Order: sequence, then C-alpha cells, then structure tokens
Amino acid sequence: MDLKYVQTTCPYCGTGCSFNLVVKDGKVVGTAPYHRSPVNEGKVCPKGTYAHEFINSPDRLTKPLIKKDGKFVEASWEEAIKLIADKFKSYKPDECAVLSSARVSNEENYAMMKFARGVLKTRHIDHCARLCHASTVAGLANIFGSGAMTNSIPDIAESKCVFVIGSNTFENHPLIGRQIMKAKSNGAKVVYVDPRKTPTGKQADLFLQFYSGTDVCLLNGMMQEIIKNGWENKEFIEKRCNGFDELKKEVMKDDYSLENVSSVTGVPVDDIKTAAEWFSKSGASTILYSMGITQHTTGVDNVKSVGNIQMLTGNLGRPGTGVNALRGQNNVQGACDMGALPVVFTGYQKVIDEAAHKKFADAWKFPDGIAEGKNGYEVTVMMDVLTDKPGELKCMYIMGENPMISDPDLTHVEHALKSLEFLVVQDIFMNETGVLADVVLPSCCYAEKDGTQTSTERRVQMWRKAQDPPGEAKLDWVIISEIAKAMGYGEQFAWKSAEEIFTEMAALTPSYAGMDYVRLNRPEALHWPCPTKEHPGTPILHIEKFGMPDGKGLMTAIPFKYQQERPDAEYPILLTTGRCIWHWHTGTMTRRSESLEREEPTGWIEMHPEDAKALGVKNNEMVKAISRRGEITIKARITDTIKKGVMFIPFHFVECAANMLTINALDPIAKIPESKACAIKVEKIQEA
Ligand SMILES: Nc1nc2c(c(=O)[nH]1)N[C@H]1C(S)=C(S)[C@@H](COP(=O)(O)OP(=O)(O)OC[C@H]3O[C@@H](n4cnc5c(=O)[nH]c(N)nc54)[C@H](O)[C@@H]3O)O[C@H]1N2
Ligand SMILES: Nc1nc2c(c(=O)[nH]1)N[C@H]1C(S)=C(S)[C@@H](COP(=O)(O)OP(=O)(O)OC[C@H]3O[C@@H](n4cnc5c(=O)[nH]c(N)nc54)[C@H](O)[C@@H]3O)O[C@H]1N2
Ligand code: SF4
Ligand SMILES: [Mo]
Repeated sequence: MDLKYVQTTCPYCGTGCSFNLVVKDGKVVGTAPYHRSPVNEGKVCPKGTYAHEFINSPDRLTKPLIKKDGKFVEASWEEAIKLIADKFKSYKPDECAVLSSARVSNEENYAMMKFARGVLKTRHIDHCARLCHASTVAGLANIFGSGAMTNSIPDIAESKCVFVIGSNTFENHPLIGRQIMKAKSNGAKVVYVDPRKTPTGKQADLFLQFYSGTDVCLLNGMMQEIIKNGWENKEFIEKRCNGFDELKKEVMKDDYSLENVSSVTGVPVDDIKTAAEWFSKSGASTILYSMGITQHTTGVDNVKSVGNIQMLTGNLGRPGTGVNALRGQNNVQGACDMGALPVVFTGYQKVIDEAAHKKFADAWKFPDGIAEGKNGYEVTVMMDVLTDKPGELKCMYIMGENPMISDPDLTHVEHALKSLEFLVVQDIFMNETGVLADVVLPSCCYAEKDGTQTSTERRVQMWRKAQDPPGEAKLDWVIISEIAKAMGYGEQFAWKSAEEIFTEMAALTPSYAGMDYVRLNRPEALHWPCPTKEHPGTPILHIEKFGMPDGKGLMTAIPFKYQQERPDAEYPILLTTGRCIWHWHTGTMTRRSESLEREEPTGWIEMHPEDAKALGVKNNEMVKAISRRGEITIKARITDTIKKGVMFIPFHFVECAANMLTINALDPIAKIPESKACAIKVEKIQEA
C-alpha cells in the first residue's frame, strides 16, 4: 500500500506535540508517532491520536454561503468576495471589528492583523486569548516585563516540587502531565490545588481542595507562613526584586492567618502549612497554572500572586522552577505574538507607541494610512458595546472562533451578534456563530496548510500540508488577501506562500527576527526570543534579570477579593466550568470525531453526594440548572471528587451549554470573564 507520512504539529492544545499524518491516495487516513520531538517523544493524548478523524468529515464547509431571505445559498467565491468587499468599504473604520483565531497559523494571524489595521483601519481586533490568558499577559508583563511561560516543558521534569493550581494538566495538557510524572519519579512532591479531585489531583502527594475564587487568600496565607518561618529566599529578594516590604505588609495581616485562610478556602490548616514548607524548601519549585487562576474578575490579581510566591522563594530563572502559565489553544501564544490584540502590533509593540506605529505604517505602505494609534475594544467589550451602545459597531469579521458557545452569558452574546448589520464568519465547519452570519466562508484546516504555530513554551513549530482541502475551501490567509485585493490593496497582500508572510513578519518582530523556515524545520524548532540568525533561541526566561526597566521583578501587595457573584439563599451553589479530556471547546472538531464523541456523547453537572441527596437527585438523572442569566437541562453526575457546595459543568456541549449560566463579569484590567465562578440553583425535574 502506498502510504505517505507528513510530520506536523497537533492542532489542539498549546503543548505542541508532533505526530505524522498518514496519507493514502491523497487523503489523510490516520496519525502515526513522530519520535524526534523533545516535547512529546512520540507520545500523544487521545485528541492527538484521533486528530485525523474530523478532517474529511462530510460536514466540512466546501463552498461560500450567502444568506438570502434568511436562508444560506451556495455562492461563487467571486460573488462572496465582491459582496464582502463592497460591504466592508461602506463602513467607517471604527464601525468594524475583527476576531482573529488561536486555531490558525502565525502567518494567518499576521495577515488578519494587517487586514484589520491596514485595510479596515480599525483598532478593534482581538481573539479568544481574552477568555483565556488575558490575565497572564497583563499580570506577568506588569511584574516580570513579559507575559509568557517562563520555562520549557521538558524542564518541568527537573523540578523538586510541582505546584499545580487551577490546571487540570492530565486532561487538558496531557503531555505536560507526563513531565509531572517524570518529576515525581525523580522524587519531586506534587501539590494540587483545585475544587475538584481531577485525574491530575489523583496523582498528587498533597491535595488542597478549596472553594473556587479563593486563590489569593490561599497564596497569601502560604506566604505568611513562609515569612513567619524565615523560609523566604532573602538573597533573591534583595538582588532581583522590588516591593518586598509592601508585599510583606499585606500578607502578614491577620486576615491571612492559617485559621482565617482555612475558613475562607475550606483547606485544613495543616495542609496549608505542609504546602508552604514543601514549596519553599524543595530547592526547585515550579508552579503550573491555567484557567482556574485566570478566569476571574480577580484574574490579574491571581496571576500576580503566583508571581509573588515565586519571587519570595527565589524560584525563577533556574531549571525546574518558574511561573508556567499553560497556554490553551495550539496557537494562542502565536496569535498574541502576532498582535491579534487591541493594544499591540507583533511582538507586543504597542499601538500607542508612536515609533512602533510609524514603523508598521512605513513598512506596510498603505497609501491611505493605517488605524490610528489608539487601543481598541476587547472581545468581551465588543459584545457589551453591541448591546449597550447601538450603532457604534456595525460589522464584524470572525475567523476561527465560536463565541455563540464560548463567550459568557450566551443570551447576551446572541443579542449582541444579532444587532450587527453585517457578519462574516470564516470557519472549517458551520458553527453556532456561523448560523447568525450574512456570509460564511469555507477555509482549510491544519492538515491542508503550511505554516507555523507557537506553543505554550514559546516554541515555534511547523504545520505541513498533507492533503488538498475539500471542495472549494481556501487557506485563511488566501481568503483574507483576496478580500484585501478586492478592496484595492493587492500590493500589500501579494504573498505567494506562508513562508513569504513569515519573512515579512519576522523582519518587523524582534523576538522572531532570527527565525526562518530553514531554521525552524528541525525537531526541536526554536523558542522565542530569537533576535538574530545566530541566536540559539531562549528556552528559559529571566535567567539573570527580568524584562522590567531596572531588570528587577515587582512584588505587589494583593488584597483578597471574592468573585463578583457569590452564592446566596436564592442561588446557593457555586458553579465552576471547564473541560474534559475527550472534547475541545465548542466541539466543532471533537464532536465530529467518532472515537472521541463515543467517550462522552453529552454534557453533565458534577455534584457532591450530599448536595445530590439534599436535592433528591440520583446519578444520571436529568436536572435543571438555573442562574440569573438562563437555564439548561443537564444530566447529574454524582461524585465525591468535587467539593460540597461547588458544581462543575464542561462547556463543550451546545445542548446543555454552560455559558447559558455563566456571568459576563470582567477583570477590570484584562477584561477576562469570570468563567470559573458564579451562583446557580439546581432543581429536580418533577414528573408530570
Ligand atoms: N481536552 C481538552 N484540553 C484542552 C482544552 C479543551 O477544550 N479540551 N482547551 C485548551 C485551552 S484553550 C485551555 S485555556 C486549557 C485550559 O486548561 P485548564 O485550565 O486545565 O482547564 P479547565 O478545565 O478550564 O480548568 C482547570 C481547573 O480549574 C479548576 N478550578 C475551577 N475554579 C477554580 C478556582 O477558582 N481556582 C482554581 N485554582 N482552580 C479552579 C477546575 O476544577 C479545573 O480542574 O486547556 C487546553 N486543553
Ligand atoms: N464557561 C466557559 N467558557 C469558556 C471557557 C471556560 O473554561 N468556561 N474557556 C474559554 C477559553 S480558555 C477559550 S480558549 C475559548 C475558546 O473558544 P473558541 O475559540 O470560540 O472555541 P473553539 O471551539 O476552539 O472555536 C474555534 C473555531 O475555529 C474553527 N477552526 C478550527 N481550525 C480552523 C482553521 O484552520 N481555520 C478557521 N478559519 N477556523 C478553524 C473551529 O471549527 C471552531 O469553530 O472558550 C472560552 N470559554
Ligand atoms: S497533549 Fe495537546 S498537543 Fe499533545 S497530543 Fe494532546 S492535544 Fe495534542
Ligand atoms: Mo483557552
């Protein structure tokens, strides 16, 4: 049999595993291990194993669709592009907004960023990083001068104490979970902090089960215990940090005594003590965190708190240490690096910085200039503007995002998107957002593209084309370029390959400047920053100094604040939301993957046996979950792995969408929604 193997990078999570796509008669038919990647050494999780199954699904979009009299009709590319170009030209710059995508390549995000700022001339561009690690980007930039994971994935195995807080690593970054197990077999202690005893928690030496939203209180309590015992790293603090006195003043308050922290968080006093001791005395402690930390109205506070404890104990800039924010989507790091954000161009060059603005305007040569040098709206703010300030935003171009399932408070999102005059959705499948669009454009998936993506550890790796796209689907960057050409900007979008886009981008982006397709085309690829062609890349950040003006990390006093909506008599249960190993976000890909869908064919609500008993609910019984925003009917899953008083819903399933219930309350700085804590009530469904 004539089989071809094409090495590529996994399209799901930010771990960035490599595998081969197996191609037969021009079609992808399977995956096979690729052993030379240092990230996963030939192993993959179930999503990687079955990453071929959705590619040739009969549901793939194959033709442009235009809505006529409320119904989608197939159209030619010429007709669709002309309609979009004419419509886009009819709006003023700030009436348009763009959502780019953490699912597509760096090159495609760069193309979209250039399109937004150069063609539409709008400031309003953002993407799902807003719902995810916006707090990390803002929080870490504020204290370290750079908002990314500090160490590399293989480095985690070197740690002597792995402290996992708000990350279900084994289910959501399984091949990073493998490094935790390596550290453990080398003698490291694993501490797990979560409201749920997840598969990750089951491997821990110490499990701190606490109430959602009480992270700062717990971390401040641990820091008080460390300082009281003199376990802080005085030399590191003295040489490399500012702000210790302010931090100390806050954490030494009586609010953070072991007893008080225990009563707020629900964690026994002795466990907090043990965690503080193991953590500060191990010699090399690493923190892994993800959505449990970031998705709060106090997301930035939570991130800074994690930074505080690492500076206090001197666990930065060495192997086995670090603040390791596990980025979620395959290319969310890259989409941020490419400037698919309302405040920066590529490489975090600020749009309000006149020199940066001039640099991009000069390089791009749009005869009529680019978007003004002012910050734009975040995704979550766009939705609020649409509902609260009618007429301000009129038109939206969404590539590879599905806010009709992923944004908080879906009734609000639906209202917002329906108030648009013109919506274009570009996707590989018809999703819940596409249904509301005026035009839907079919694009290529990862298996049909060349390009690069940047994983959570800042490793820039390649996608390699394995098959032709279905029907008339086109590459995302080609579609963007064709619209630009139809609007009169052919010269600025004259690229013939993804590589040409990369070359243009790297020349404008200091942290990528030393990279090219030849250097990236090897198993270990390159970590940014990589400023010159001779530079070997940078697996560990902040070795000698931080990226702050004086080179010092900034410790900050973070007072504990509760989440926006706390349980009360009417809505007595604390709801938290998240993921499971088998499914991916809004399910467009994994629910079309037979092997994955078979494992978990629908959603559920996890509840403690005592809560279930009080409601009179049995396992697998359908119940109503109700918040101040909406209600859903969903299957109860009774388990003693969840904290009493807290319930959990995975947000993948449209038929029982968690985001019907969640609250659209935002962190004041990062504008990330509080997806991890709101109040609900649960009702037994009375038989008729
Ligand atoms: N299988 C799978 N893997 C994925 C994804 C997927 O959809 N499916 N998505 C990817 C993406 S984009 C992301 S961002 C990552 C997310 O990866 P994770 O952050 O690991 O995912 P979540 O399940 O959202 O949340 C993690 C944990 O936070 C806990 N938690 C809830 N409330 C709190 C709290 O207040 N504090 C703390 N400390 N913990 C709390 C939850 O119980 C949960 O176990 O996963 C990536 N990987
Ligand atoms: N309640 C709750 N809500 C959450 C979260 C939570 O923990 N709880 N987590 C949040 C987080 S961290 C995230 S990252 C978001 C994710 O939210 P989204 O990004 O909206 O979710 P995805 O399902 O990944 O949607 C991506 C879309 O891209 C499409 N796509 C895939 N590949 C390509 C491609 O190559 N080209 C194009 N054009 N399209 C493509 C897919 O079909 C899909 O429609 O959800 C957020 N929402
Ligand atoms: S761990 Fe992430 S990158 Fe690796 S195979 Fe699984 S989903 Fe893909
Ligand atoms: Mo995410």
